[in-house]
Amino acid sequence: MTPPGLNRRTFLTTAALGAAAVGATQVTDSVVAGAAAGAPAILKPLPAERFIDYGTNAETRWDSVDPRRYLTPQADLFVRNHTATPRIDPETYELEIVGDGLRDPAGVKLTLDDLKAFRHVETTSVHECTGNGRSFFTTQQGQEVSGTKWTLGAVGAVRWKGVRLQDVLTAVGVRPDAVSVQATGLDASYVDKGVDYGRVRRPFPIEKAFDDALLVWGANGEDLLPDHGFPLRLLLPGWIGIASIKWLGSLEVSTSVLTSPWDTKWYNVDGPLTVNPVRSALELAWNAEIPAGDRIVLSGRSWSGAAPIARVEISVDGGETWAPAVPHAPGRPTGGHGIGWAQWDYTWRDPEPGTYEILVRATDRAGRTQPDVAAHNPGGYFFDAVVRHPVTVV
Ligand SMILES: Nc1nc2c(c(=O)[nH]1)N[C@H]1C(S)=C(S)[C@@H](COP(=O)(O)O)O[C@H]1N2
Ligand SMILES: [Mo]
Repeated sequence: MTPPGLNRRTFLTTAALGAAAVGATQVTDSVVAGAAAGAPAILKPLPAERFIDYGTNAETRWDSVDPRRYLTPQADLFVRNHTATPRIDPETYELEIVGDGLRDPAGVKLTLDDLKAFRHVETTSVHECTGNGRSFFTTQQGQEVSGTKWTLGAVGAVRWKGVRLQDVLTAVGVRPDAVSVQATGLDASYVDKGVDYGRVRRPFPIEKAFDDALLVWGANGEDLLPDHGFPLRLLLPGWIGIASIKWLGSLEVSTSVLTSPWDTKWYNVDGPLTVNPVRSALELAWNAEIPAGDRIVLSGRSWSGAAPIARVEISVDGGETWAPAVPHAPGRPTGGHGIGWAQWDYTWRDPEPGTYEILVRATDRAGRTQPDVAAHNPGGYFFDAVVRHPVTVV
């Protein structure tokens, strides 16, 4: 049988080449430039009015988000790099699929053209770092945490384009007793405090691979930018950011449960973290000054990794009283298996000049509501509590 999406000759050639070459070839062949000393870790411009720049990471400023625009342009999307954005030549790029969970464990190497021969799919998902909101553990809950002090801007909504991982794995041939897939990036090895942890990689259960996992080359109708994984990244919709490995170099399919420091040492709280929690943000600067008026429209977004948003409530008096926010597009189709975010606004009538704390609390259709206090963990993951956003009406 010709595997769907792969023309028979390409597939056989690839498989044969793969068998001969897997052991001998370095996965770095297509990396034309790694992190040259002194080179910036992030290649796209990070204008100060749109980003908070942390060096290897950068978050989107919520007050720069256009309330009329649903998707986050790649130019405005947060970046989280463990090392630095590599430059990869799409002409020589190959994705290596190997492991004892394949029918032929020698595996295959697939070019971008091989991958683009599968049926194309698109999905919208909210893409978010596990540590989004981390700084509020300290500023709002008085707790110590390690890691980038994100406010709420390590998140965006993206319409991805690619192919289903299940289609590719089915064509390659997976054993029925395969349980685990490990995705590894082509960026440089991650070295922290003198310890070399190897390439950024994270395993996931085979069930996710055969559910909604995608291999994507497109975002919002364009090729991925280098910073976001060009030429190909994995996408595990709804799961924490680290699950979606950028610059995807290899997938190892295994009959035993694989691990990596990225699911044991980090991104783990009593087990590997997977599905993102519920969070909300106002499209406002921190300590925003709002001109007084009889109708002030506050806008923002809420999202969840598990399900669409069911309800959003707002308090403009520090949590004493709550009122429903008005969704922009109730029932908006979210496309494929993806879940986008909910945009909403709230009309604040005639506030007196003074300082206020605005609180937003969302509930998703899985029944999860943002709590008053987020569960503390040393890594500062999953800050999902209601954020107390200060503003001054002038
Ligand atoms: N290869 C590789 N993939 C990676 C990372 C990385 O450093 N290297 N960072 C991960 C983390 S922690 C996050 S939050 C997302 C960020 O994706 P973005 O930079 O495209 O927004 O990519 C994930 N995939
Ligand atoms: Mo992340």
